[in-house]
Amino acid sequence: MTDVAARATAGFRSAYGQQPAGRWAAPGRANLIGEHTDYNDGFVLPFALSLRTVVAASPQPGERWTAWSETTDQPVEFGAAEADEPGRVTGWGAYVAGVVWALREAGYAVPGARLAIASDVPLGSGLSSSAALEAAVLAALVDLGGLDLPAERRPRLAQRAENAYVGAPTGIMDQSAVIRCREGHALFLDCRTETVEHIPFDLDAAGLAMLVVDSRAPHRHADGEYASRRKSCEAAASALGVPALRDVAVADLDAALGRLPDDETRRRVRHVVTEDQRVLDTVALLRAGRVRETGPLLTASHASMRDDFEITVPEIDTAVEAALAAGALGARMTGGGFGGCVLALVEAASADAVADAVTRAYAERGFTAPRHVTVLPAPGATRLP
Ligand code: GAF
Repeated sequence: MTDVAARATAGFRSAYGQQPAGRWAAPGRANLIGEHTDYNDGFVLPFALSLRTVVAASPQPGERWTAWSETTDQPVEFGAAEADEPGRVTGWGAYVAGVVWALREAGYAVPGARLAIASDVPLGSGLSSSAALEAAVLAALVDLGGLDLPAERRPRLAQRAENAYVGAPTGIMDQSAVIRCREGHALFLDCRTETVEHIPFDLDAAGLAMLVVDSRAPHRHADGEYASRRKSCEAAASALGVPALRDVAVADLDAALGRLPDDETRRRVRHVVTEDQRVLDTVALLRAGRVRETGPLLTASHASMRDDFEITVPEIDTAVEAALAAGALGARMTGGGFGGCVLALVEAASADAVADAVTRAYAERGFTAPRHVTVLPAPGATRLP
């Protein structure tokens, strides 16, 4: 397939009969560790992928926005009235309108624009295709309008687009990752303060590879289950009298669990509190250059998501088990759950063997064949030359 930037440019020319004024790219992301901790004010450690969404764009007069996407080939058009009322634009166009809405709500004079979107980030695979779209559109509108919006303030704005306009109650991780990540690094983000540290994550130097297995499991009730996990975490924090579960120290976990009313809530809390600690432990190992030793933390994170947070599905668990049995140093689901992708940390020389083992395990269980790719930490959103 042609390069994604070339496809966005070609799409722009055929949709609007002119050259775009510029092109902006934002990547998908994988989360190394720290799942469902972001909306609990905790810690996450994502990295950006080289799979990207590219928006080719030009200004257009008035408060009109037109967006074409290679996925549907159906332009979406809206004006200020639709942008100012969350929910008026639906489908993929809601992510574009949501960004316009969030910028206008924050007081920015958003320029009218024509946009053409192409993407290599698979949709619905848990690699943040929605945050990539939001971040690329945001970068385009900020530059076209000469708006003063520094990178560190962009994730919150893109998250507002998703929460309030699209209506998905997600945390701050994905937008932060796709905007703030650096090549060769994972992004250690404190989701309460939004402070970041770029942690060197040099797989090549360690002789390692990161295999991403797309389980291709259909997302089952993902939206409702995500919202219900978030609600039970918030209810637990309020039962414990803390602002968020981030405020429960791992040393106080047993005492906290003893004050909770039911087993399900206790397991949800145990996941979040131990997961925050696993992020801190992973960061400590990476800072010390001990990349290989992070494997068991990844696997422990998976067990916690499977048994305590209950957000995995059989295809995902099968991929993790088969990868570990074939020699992966660690493996876990990445992203919100109920399908999506698995990360397997492997010796570079055994990446193919691990991928083959997962494919065989899927065939034995009659699952749709998985897809896989090895990835390296890539840069966040940027304007293309
Ligand atoms: C999804 C959400 F968008 C993130 O905010 C985060 O909660 C993640 O699921 C789970 O860690 O990607």
